[in-house]
Amino acid sequence: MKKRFLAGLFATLMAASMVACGGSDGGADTGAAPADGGEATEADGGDAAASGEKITVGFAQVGHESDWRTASTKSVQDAFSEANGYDLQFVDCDNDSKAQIDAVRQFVQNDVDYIVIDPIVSTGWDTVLTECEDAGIPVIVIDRTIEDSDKYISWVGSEFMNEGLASGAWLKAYAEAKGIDDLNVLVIEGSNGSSAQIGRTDGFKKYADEEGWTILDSQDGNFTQEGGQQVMESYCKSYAGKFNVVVCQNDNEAFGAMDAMKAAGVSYGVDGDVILISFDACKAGLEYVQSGDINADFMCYPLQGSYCADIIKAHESGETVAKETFMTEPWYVAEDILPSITYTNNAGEEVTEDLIVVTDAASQASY
Ligand code: GYE
Repeated sequence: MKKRFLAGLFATLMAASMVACGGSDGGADTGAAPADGGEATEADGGDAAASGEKITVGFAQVGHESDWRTASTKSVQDAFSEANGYDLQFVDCDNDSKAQIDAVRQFVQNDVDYIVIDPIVSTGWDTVLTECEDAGIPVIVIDRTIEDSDKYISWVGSEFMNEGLASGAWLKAYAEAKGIDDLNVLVIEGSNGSSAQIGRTDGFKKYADEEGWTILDSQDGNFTQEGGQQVMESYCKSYAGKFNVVVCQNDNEAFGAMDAMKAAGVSYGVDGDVILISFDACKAGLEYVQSGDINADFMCYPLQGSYCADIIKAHESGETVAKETFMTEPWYVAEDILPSITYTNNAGEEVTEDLIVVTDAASQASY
């Protein structure tokens, strides 16, 4: 707890006086108390604020596997630019969990003010997060979730189980509308052990189990185009003529799967023999929905950098920081058959989601 040195009351008074003096936008340089216990920290605006120092942020990014990831990296880099008053230490962990833990430890060594983590896998975090806590460095988690520790101030991301449920709810309604009653599904999963893979797999499986669909196979495509292509090539050999649904857990896998199906002479999409489902709804993904190659694409929203900066600003100025912030994630389809779908989400709420038929405007507006 080396950074903690101001009592809460003093910190609050400091914050008040700095606001009264017109002390800048949003608290990045106020002397306020953090939300988590009434004490201010050097990092939270004490010395740094007084001397106009930049706030240092270490970001341990998953890697560079997909369009989603590229957009995520840019979003965080834009939010934590020098012009915005930050000094960002960025580490691309190349999908290596050990490298990611090492990166976090290095940030602790570097004595950064905040650590942002997009956890490659959802477990194995408590020890290193305890080290961050002991060093007095607040941690913010973005995108994927951490299941075995709560030693972070806030998480911003997606409800992956709902994304999986969305794909199942849509497939059920679509198959009914088209009169298809025998569904034989191949799944290309995202990186094994990531919360995105777990939620999307479990959510879809819930519908498959309830509806009696056959999941012929479900293998890891590592969220990459290459991975999607390789898995699909092997599926085309092993399950030739036996499948009519392919679920890719992100758009890049779907791009690879389309190449593999094309090469194997398998037709897909609106006019094809195989219903193709994807996640992310990045710009290129939505263009394929628009052209009818992908039947449905469930948005996963990656632009979380500004949310992260807002969390830091709020924490700096002593406001209560929400423990969880969920992204809004529309559902996109190729055909104008069903206007909306009502389903029960992971929180047990009955929700009606519009199905958005992709237009130029929709695809160009995406990331
Ligand atoms: O869907 C995929 C990326 O964690 C939600 O990771 C993210 C996933 C995203 O590689 O494209």
